[in-house]
Amino acid sequence: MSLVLYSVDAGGILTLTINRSDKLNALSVEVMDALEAAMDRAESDAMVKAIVLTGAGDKAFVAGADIGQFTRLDAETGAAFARRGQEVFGRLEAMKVPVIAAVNGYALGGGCELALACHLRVAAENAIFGQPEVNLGILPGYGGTQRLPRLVGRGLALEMILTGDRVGAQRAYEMGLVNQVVPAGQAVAAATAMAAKIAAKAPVAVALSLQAVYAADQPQAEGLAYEADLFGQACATEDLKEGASAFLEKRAPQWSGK
Ligand code: CO8
Repeated sequence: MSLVLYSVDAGGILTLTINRSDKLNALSVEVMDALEAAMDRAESDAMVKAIVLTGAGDKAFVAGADIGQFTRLDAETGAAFARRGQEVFGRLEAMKVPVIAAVNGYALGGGCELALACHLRVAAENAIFGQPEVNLGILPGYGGTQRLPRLVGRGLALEMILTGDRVGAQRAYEMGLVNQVVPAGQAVAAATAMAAKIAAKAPVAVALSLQAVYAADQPQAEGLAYEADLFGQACATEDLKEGASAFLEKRAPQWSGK
């Protein structure tokens, strides 16, 4: 049984499903490896225009790193564990196609961090986010201390990380942690609709937009120079000519992705 299910629809939307529902999709070493293998496959799959990432079952997106693996950790192996998770999540964030988390239940610890590593997040109204690591004597180690403050601001991030309190879907929306809240059971459908909307845009422009926005942490002058650079790259595509011609000819564009 595959730990990460891989399914591409006719519109090029790849749904990746973390498939370990008996353990609320907890991220074991094997799940991490399977997620990495799925990304390898997605990168060489010309069909894939956008990715929806979710968890199997209706109870959890991902309930965290596999706590069963923690008791054996020491300073060295713990740091290596964190680096491995950061590497896998970093690959997800660096995908050239948009990655949308469809959060259908618990997104705790490493599960919340996995959602943070996605470009966009859609939450079902029963979604529950949290960074409960302090309850276990650790801190977020899969990127949460870095990505959460960038998304919601330092104060709210610290509140989640220091108290370990859980945050419901509506509050997560108010905090800017998720982009959209939908009825229970609708997260994958809503994330797929959002993915399809983006997949209908010029692919190179989408990839360059992701690259530009993730460069926004650098000083503004450098970010602006980078933006101009990427803008120039977009102007060298056939898709710019097609997009402009289609507008002027009042027809839908046919993107070549070049
Ligand atoms: N790891 C391992 N197993 C888990 C995890 C987990 N994170 N979460 C749930 N499970 C298992 C349970 O042990 C249980 O297994 P079994 O049936 O064999 O006993 C099964 O999933 C179902 O879970 P519950 O019976 O507990 O279901 P409940 O509905 O009663 O509770 C909760 C659901 C509230 C989500 C509860 O399962 C829970 O609190 N889980 C742990 C949540 C948590 O603390 N997550 C954070 C973990 S720490 C982390 O993610 C750090 C990331 C950075 C790591 C850096 C490198 C070291």
